[in-house]
Amino acid sequence: MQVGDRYGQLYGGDDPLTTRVGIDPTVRDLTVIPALDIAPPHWITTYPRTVNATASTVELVVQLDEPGVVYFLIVPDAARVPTSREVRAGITLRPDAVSYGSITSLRALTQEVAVVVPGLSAVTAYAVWFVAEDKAIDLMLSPKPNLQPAPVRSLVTTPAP
Ligand SMILES: [Ca+2]
Repeated sequence: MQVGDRYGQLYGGDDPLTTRVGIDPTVRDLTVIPALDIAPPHWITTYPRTVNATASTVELVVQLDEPGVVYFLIVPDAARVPTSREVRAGITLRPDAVSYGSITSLRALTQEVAVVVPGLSAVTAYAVWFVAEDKAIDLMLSPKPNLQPAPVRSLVTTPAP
């Protein structure tokens, strides 16, 4: 074999034993471009839910299809529909919030998580708004979470004490 002659064909050709296609040995820089996560999380079917309302509490149950965090905002039933940003910001942007906060878990909500929220009044109709955000990062590995474009609502009316 002459120097430089048919090198690619001899050493980089198809592997007859495995039928795998060989890598051209002249390829020196194989840059893998990671796919950026630009999609917000989705709710697992039947989530989010509000259950077990008492005269002063309600239980929020959530689960996501990818690791993330859930923000909630509880306002009177008749209150203006919030944006996702308002739900995440809580009382800063929605002074009419009865309660608000975030829900996380060890497995980042990829398994069902339930939290009890106190501070409600008896015999009152509330709108519980949920919005989810993932834990995506950018190419510099800095957090660049994707927030759902719109929150979802669950209505709950507290019973008498
Ligand atoms: Ca995502």
